[in-house]
Amino acid sequence: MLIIGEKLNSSIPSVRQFINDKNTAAIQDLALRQVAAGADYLDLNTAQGDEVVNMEWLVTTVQEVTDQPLCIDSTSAVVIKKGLETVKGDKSRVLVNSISLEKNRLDEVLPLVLEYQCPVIALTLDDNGIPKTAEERMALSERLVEILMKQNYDLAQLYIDPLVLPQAVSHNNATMFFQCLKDIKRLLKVKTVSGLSNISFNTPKRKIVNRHFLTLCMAFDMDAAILDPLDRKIMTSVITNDFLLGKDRFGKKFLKAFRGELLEE
Ligand code: THG
Repeated sequence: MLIIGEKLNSSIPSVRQFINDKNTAAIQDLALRQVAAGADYLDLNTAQGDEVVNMEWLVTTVQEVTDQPLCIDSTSAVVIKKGLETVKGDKSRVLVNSISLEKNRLDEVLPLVLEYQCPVIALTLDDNGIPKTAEERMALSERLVEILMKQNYDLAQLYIDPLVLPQAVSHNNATMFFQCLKDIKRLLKVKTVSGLSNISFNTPKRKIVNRHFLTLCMAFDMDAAILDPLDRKIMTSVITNDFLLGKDRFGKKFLKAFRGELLEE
């Protein structure tokens, strides 16, 4: 499974402080540690604070120490544009997080994705909000695929995020999400992605809930997750699940993690 490292996010109080203080060493340390822990992409989110200025600083600061691909995480087209312009090297490697069926994002963010032909995360969300049923989310997913297909976008680069809602709010939220993962694969044949933390909102022992949710998502063939790669227990789950799901031939990665003493019981 593709791992998108979530630590460089201004919603985490300590990270917000690092960004506000322009603490280069602390940010670069977080970037390098996530890469070392197995992050395929580094998610960058500066929503708390001066978002455009901070995104430019964050991209520059991270790219001083690593060439790992970045995931620009913002609802604002201006911020995503700034992120893309600031990235040095191949901009078509940037994962844009995200577009949706909201009019302003279709009008303003989608053109950037098409201009640079980047991989993109698309949320099942429109100007009426997040639909309540799996069927309605599938309808939005279909519309997203149609729009991208019309623009000759390479659908192999599309990751649909069906947007998980807290299990504490409705006991059907997780199963409805799994239904979306299954149907998106079966009917649309495009990739899927999720953040983990929403599922455990308002439950105790959130990390346990997140970790088991991740395992279930992987059983439904989810392709990518936005998570904390510095959490050794969750990385143990990812590595072990990939092994069990036949995505780690000869258990090469599992054994490498074992030898590196990265697997935590
Ligand atoms: N989908 C998409 N993008 C997203 C999300 C999503 N971007 C933002 C968010 N959800 C994913 N990113 C984070 C970043 C940090 C935390 C949660 C989600 C967070 N981290 C704590 C920390 O690192 O200190 C705790 C980590 C832990 O519990 O292990 O809270 O859903 N497309």
